[in-house]
Amino acid sequence: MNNTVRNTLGICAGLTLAVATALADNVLTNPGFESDAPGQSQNLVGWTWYGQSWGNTFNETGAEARSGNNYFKVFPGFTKSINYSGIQQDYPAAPGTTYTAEGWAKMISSDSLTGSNVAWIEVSFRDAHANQLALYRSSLINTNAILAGTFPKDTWVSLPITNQYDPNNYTVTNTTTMLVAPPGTTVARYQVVLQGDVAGSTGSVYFDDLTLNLTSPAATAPAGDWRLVWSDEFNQPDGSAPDATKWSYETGGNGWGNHELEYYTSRTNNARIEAGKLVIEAREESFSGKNYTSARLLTKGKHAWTYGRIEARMKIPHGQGIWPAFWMLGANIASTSWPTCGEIDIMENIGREPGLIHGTVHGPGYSGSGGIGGPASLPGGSAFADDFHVYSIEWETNRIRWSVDGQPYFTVTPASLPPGTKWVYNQPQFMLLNLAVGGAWPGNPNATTILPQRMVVDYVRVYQKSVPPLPAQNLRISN
Ligand SMILES: [Ca+2]
Ligand SMILES: [Ca+2]
Repeated sequence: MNNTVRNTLGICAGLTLAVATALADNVLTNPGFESDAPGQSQNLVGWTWYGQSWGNTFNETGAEARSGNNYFKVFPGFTKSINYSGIQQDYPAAPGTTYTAEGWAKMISSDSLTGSNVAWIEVSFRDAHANQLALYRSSLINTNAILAGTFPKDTWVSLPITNQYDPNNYTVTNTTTMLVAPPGTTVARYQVVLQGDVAGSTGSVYFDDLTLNLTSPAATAPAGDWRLVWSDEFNQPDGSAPDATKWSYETGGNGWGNHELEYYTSRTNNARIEAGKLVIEAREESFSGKNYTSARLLTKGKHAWTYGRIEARMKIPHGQGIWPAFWMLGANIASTSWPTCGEIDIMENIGREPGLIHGTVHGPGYSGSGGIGGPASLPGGSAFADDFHVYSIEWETNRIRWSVDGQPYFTVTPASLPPGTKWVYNQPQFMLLNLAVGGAWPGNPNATTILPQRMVVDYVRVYQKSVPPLPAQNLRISN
């Protein structure tokens, strides 16, 4: 981030990365029943039915479908005892993965639920023995919902799965759009349920367009002997401030050595949690003599690391004069000052270069315009701001290697440095995330710039080697 004019020294040719796989959206197989053969059938592709062997769960074909030609129909079992009928689908899930889920349901006037019959859709997270560890359900479809007007007949009704239940006593404990797989999870089960009453009451419900969206993968260790030592998944409630045990703020509008235009604040207007992600928002507003506000978060004084794989999954903002950065500074900055403390820029992008990101180091004798770095681009010149990408470094004793979406694109070693200058990356560094507006390198916003802009960070994770590397002075370095 400390740049007046951007580097050219030591730059490698821009590397075009292999196509990044975006996270799958809906992980369900046959979510709209369009893979099923036309007509009424109990054989549903991807789904396991449960209920009455004589058949009360069907794929149906017809104009009632919400999308395509097919939908799912269920009616109760008429057993004169509480009975359950429906379909389910299991999806492998690891602890820490997060999802959103919903579906659509419809009742027709001539066959709506009566008595104490009730239907819903749910997602449960289960362990290897199928024990329920967490449970989330949609609102309930029953005669009360019909009377209250929350479930009108003869129309498709959206059923987001947002009620979290205690899986032991089936009481609602929380309302959230984010479904989190708890420790011990091996599977996520998506289920359509119709609970029939003891009176043998009648009625049926149709379902279509069911979704289970994987919104964030779990922290699975990358290849090699990396182990997760620190992370922030940003899973706090919507609208809350970032975790104060991990992050503090640098506030003010001093230009930050780069003639930046924003005033950094610690308000949730500028940094907050939304849907399991940290949002850093740059706004156009008059504030303490500046025309823009934004935020700059850092782990200084709370957490610092020497070596490791440090990565963030984020969706960067865009536009002329917009400058997001994910970077590190030596924890000894107060005593040694910059650039002797060393700076590792894991990801920087400036708005006028939507298809380029930069990884850079700055140290004594090679800082500012002399920083040593390299760029990366996406296939076909795609803009990085169009999607989430994982930006990382693997920082070892005498090597730092930058990657995007697991594809290495730039490496520095002591041999990369200008003659006579020093490798200063053997000391703890803290992490920073900020979104600058304007400055000498990106230039200032203009009429094309759209504000607010958001830097959305799904997670930050730090991995280290199982066996800590030896201090540099104990290593014999060839050459
Ligand atoms: Ca359908
Ligand atoms: Ca997250």
